[in-house]
Amino acid sequence: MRHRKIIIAIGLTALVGVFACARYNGPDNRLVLSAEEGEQLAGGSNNTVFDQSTNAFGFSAPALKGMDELNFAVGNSFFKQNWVSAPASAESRDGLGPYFNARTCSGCHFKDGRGRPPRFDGEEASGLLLRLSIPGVNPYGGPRPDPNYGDQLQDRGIQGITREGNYSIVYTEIEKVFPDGETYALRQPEYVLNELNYGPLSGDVQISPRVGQQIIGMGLLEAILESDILALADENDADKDGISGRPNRVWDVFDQSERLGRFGWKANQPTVVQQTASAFHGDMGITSSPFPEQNCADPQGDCQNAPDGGAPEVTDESLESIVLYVSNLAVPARRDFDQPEVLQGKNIFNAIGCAKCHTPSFKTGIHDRFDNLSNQTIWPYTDLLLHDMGPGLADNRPDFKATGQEWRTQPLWGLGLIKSVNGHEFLLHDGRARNVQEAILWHGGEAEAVTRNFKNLSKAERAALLTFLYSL
Ligand code: HEC
Ligand code: HEC
Ligand SMILES: [Ca+2]
Ligand SMILES: [Ca+2]
Ligand SMILES: [Ca+2]
Repeated sequence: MRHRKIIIAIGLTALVGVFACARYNGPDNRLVLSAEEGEQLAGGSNNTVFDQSTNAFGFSAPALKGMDELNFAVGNSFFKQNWVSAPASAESRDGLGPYFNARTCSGCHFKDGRGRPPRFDGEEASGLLLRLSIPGVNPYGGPRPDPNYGDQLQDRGIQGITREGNYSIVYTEIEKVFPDGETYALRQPEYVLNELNYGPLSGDVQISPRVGQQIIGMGLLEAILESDILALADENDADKDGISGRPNRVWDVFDQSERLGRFGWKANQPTVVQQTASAFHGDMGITSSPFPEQNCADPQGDCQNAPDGGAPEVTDESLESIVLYVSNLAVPARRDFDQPEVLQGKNIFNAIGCAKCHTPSFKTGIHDRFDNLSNQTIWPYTDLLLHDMGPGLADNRPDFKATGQEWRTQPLWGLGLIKSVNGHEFLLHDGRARNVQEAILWHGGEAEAVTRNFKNLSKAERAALLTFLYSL
């Protein structure tokens, strides 16, 4: 493997102060920039694919072999095929609804990638959903459901069942200026619920809009040692850098115990299997052995009386194949990782403080089901911790230990390929950012000082940082 050291002069005089942690090379304002061993292998030696096409997120880990490789194909078909309402001749795929948001997993994770806000009111399955709750916690420390609508608004219903309701999004455009005079705009969304068919929402209902993420490398994130994640937490900001980072603790329905949360925008799910089973339940109305009840709120009689597709509707065997699939989707390799501008951008990423939350690399521990995920040096760019991102991004809806202003640091692997795969780059938890730069500019709260550093970069430095981010 090539290990290059490149020296590039960049005029950073104005920034020397904030570049405190850069490897600053002497008095002549030069930074030593080098590619690190294996950093292009984002998913480690076993689980990285070299593809940047529209299918880049859809490959199996190259090291997956034998029966597991065959089962990956089975899981793939369950992920992509439409579920249908019961009773149906396709017994292994019936039980959709009565209420649902999408008919397939891939309806929201199109090509295993990123969802987006709907383009027009009522656009089917774009990948955005609204979580609902009322103040307080349920018996497991999680969100308390709305009495009439439960914990999620399902905007579709099967034949003969009225959907719960619908929503529209109103964006307000905010014009801003960088210190160097360049202008930018951000759009602030507001959600208006309408056509509520099952009575009023609770007066103090809390609404959290979320899009589905690219689901590459999920098993690798699961294999990161809990102790390595907890070591990054700095709950009371002991080192006084303005950045804390807290673990979420969520309810594991399998173990019936509290566990570290890793998945979802608020690290609100502990494992791939629970994330998958709750997606079936909440997003598609499909029961499973961990979630055996139909997803109907108490007053929703039409939902309760609808025919089911078996008990449970997705068998343990099918669930397992989808979990295998999701766990083993490979991570695409970095592009241009050793190009000078990318290395310059990487240095800026580290120097201005992005890496304080977007932790570049981990070595996984032992994955107890899939050997190929164990002992891998991976580059996910997340600490999997919660950070207060300020009022601008707040949903004001707590989720287990996460407050209404906290979000999990989103992994940045695959970031530069979302556009090729999904044809858009709507980013952040609700897709409000229209590109990478807007996503950065929304960072507030703990990231406030880092965002200020970003704004104070020269135009060329900002461009280098973006070039680095698009190489992920
Ligand atoms: C209606 C849209 C929708 C459907 C259908 C859907 N998802 Fe998701 N998915 C989401 C959203 C939104 C999130 C983020 C959830 C959160 O923050 O609570 C998510 C998160 C995930 C994650 C975690 C990603 C991460 O980075 O932490 C996985 C894994 C996942 N979904 C798998 C699935 C599987 C498997 C299915 C089918 C059984 C499925 N999803 C169906 C919208 C959807
Ligand atoms: C205090 C922790 C923190 C710091 C510092 C931070 N981020 Fe983030 N980043 C987050 C969190 C949390 C999210 C998810 C926020 C949301 O979706 O509302 C995020 C989201 C993003 C996203 C959108 C990802 C996606 O897939 O939607 C990008 C891009 C990003 N960060 C880049 C950066 C860059 C570049 C920097 C440095 C200028 C930076 N971040 C600094 C915590 C941080
Ligand atoms: Ca059902
Ligand atoms: Ca509901
Ligand atoms: Ca700190």
